[in-house]
Amino acid sequence: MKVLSQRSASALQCVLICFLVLPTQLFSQTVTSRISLNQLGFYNFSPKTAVVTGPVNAVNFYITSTNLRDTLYTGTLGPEVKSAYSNTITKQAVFSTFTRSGSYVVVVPGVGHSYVFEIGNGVNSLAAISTIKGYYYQRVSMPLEEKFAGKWHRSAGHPDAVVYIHASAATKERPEGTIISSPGGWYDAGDYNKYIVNSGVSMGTIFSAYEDFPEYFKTLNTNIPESNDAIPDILNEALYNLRWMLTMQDPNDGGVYNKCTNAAFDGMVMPGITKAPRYVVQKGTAATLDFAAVTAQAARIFKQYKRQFPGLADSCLLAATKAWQWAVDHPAMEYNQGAINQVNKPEISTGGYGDRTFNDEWLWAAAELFVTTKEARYSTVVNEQMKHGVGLPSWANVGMLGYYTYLRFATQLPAAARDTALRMKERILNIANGYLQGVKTNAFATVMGQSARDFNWGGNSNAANQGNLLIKAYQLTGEKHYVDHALTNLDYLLGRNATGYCFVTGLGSKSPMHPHHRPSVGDGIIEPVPGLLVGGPNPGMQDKCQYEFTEPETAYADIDCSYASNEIAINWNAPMVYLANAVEALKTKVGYVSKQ
Ligand code: 9MR
Repeated sequence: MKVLSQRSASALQCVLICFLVLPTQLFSQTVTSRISLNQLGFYNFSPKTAVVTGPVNAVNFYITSTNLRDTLYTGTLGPEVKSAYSNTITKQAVFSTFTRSGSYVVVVPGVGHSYVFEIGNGVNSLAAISTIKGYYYQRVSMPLEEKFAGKWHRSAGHPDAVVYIHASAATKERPEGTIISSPGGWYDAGDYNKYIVNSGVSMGTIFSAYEDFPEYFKTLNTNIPESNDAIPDILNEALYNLRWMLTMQDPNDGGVYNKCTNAAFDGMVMPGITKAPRYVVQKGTAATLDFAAVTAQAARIFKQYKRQFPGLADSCLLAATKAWQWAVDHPAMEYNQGAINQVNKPEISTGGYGDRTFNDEWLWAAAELFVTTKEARYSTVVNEQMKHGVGLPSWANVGMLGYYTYLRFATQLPAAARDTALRMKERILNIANGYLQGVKTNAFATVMGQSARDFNWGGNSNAANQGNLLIKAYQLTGEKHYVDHALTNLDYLLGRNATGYCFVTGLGSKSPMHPHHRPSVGDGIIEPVPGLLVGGPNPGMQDKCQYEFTEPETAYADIDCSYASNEIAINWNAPMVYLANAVEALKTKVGYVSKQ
C-alpha cells in the first residue's frame, strides 16, 4: 500500500494521479451499499477499515475526494473471507495509515464508491451526543419543545398522575384500585410502558458512563431544557428517569413494582392521545434489587450536587436501603406474567422482563450499596455471589455492572474488597482477551459476530456492551489495543456490518427509517426520531414480519412491523451512549487525535 498524495502534494502529482493512475471506469462509479464502513468516519490516527461485500474482481481500492476526482490513497484489498453467520463474502480495505482530515469516499472499481465519510478529530461526537439526546425524546410526561426537539416536538405523553394498584400488587395499605401518582420517566422502547427492570440496567450503564468520565461530561451539551444549569446534561437526563423510579417504591414496605403499564400495548399512535388506564403491577425481587442498585449509585453521584438538589442523595440512599431490606425478606419473588394473569384481572400483556435468577441482581445491588456505604453486610453478599460466573450486561444479567463499580473504586475499598476486585479484573480480562482472538478471521474484522449468540433480540446492545467491556480492559491495563478493538464494534454499529446499515436513527447515510417506535410512526414526519439504536439482526424473527434476509447477521428488516429487529429500547441505547462517549472521552489519551 502506498500513499499517493499527502498534504504537500504538488499540482503536478494531482494531475498524474487523476489522469494516469485511476482507471477510467472509476468516473462512472456510483454509490453502493456494498462497501460498508463506519458512516460517520474515523479519527486521524485511529484504525480504519472498510469492507466490500459480494464478489470483487478489483485488486486495489482507492480513497478519493467526494467528487471522485482526486485519489489520495491507494491500497490493496485483503483476501476473500466467507462470513461465519451468513453467505456474505467480504474483502477488507484497510487504510489506517491515511490520516489527513477531510471528507472522502472509498472506491472499488467495478463495485462503486462508499457513502461519504470524514476523517477528523470529532467524528464520533455526533453519535455521542445524539444517543444521549435520544432519551430526551423518550420523556413521558412533559411536552418536547421545538427548541430542544426540533421537528420532533410534541405534546406531553402519559401524565401518569392517576395510576391504579393492580390486583397483583394489592396490599393492606394499598388495596387493589388505590390511586398513586407515577409521572415522568422514559418510555421503555417503541411501546409506551415503563419497566423498572429495564430502567435498572439502563440507568446503571448511564451512571457508569458518568462515573468513568466525569470531566468529559462536565461540558457536554445535549441541548435539553436543563442544559444551562450546573449539572452535567447526562445526569439531568438520568434524573428525569430516576425521579420516576422513586415513585415506583411502595413507601409502606420498600418493595418496588415491576412496571407502570397499560393492560395491553397501545396502537401505533402518538403518546398524548392514548387514554387506557395505567397500572403498577406486582413487586418483584429483580425490580427491587435493580432499584436498590440504581438509587445507591445515584446517592453517591448526587452527593456531589447537594446544593442543587438538597436531600436527593439522602432520599436515594434511604430508598436503596429500604429496597434492600424488602429483597432480603423476599429473596426470590419472580415476575411471572402468565401466572399473574391466571388469578388477576385485568390481564396484563405488555413486556414481561420476567427474570428468574437473582444472583446477578444481588451482586450488583450489594456492590453499589457497599461502595456507597462501606457497610460490611453488603460486601459479604458480593463475596458470596462471586461463586457464580459473570457475563455481558443485559436486562436479565446485571452482575457485570457490580464488577465495573467495584473496579472503578477499587483503590478506595478496604483490603478484602480489593482482593475481590482483583478476581473481577481477572474475569473481565479473560473475556476481553477471548474477544481479541476472533477478529482476524471475522469477515467484518469486528469483535461483534464471533458467535451466533451475538445476534439475538437487541443484539446490537451486545456489540456495544462488548465494546464497553474492552474499554474497561483498557482502563484496567492501560493497553491501547483494547480501545482499538472496542472501536471495531463502534464501527459495526455505525455501518461496518453485513446489513450495511448505520444502526442509530438519524446518523450516517443509510440508517433505519422505519423503526418500531410509536412516535416515529405516529408523528407524520418522514425521518424517525433521532439518536435511537435499533435492536439489529435477530434470526429469531419473533415478530413474524417480512424479512428479506434471514441469516443470523442479516436478519434485519427496516420496517415498523419488526419489533424483534427494528425496535429501539433504553437498555440498548445505554451501552451505545457509553461506547460512543467513552471513545470521545479517550480519543486524545490513546492518540487517535493529536494533542493541540
Ligand atoms: O429486550 C427484550 C428481549 O430480551 C426479550 O426477548 C423480548 C421478549 O420478551 O422483550 C424485549 O423487551 C421488550 C419489552 O418486553 C417491552 N418493550 C419493548 C422491549 C424491546 O423489544
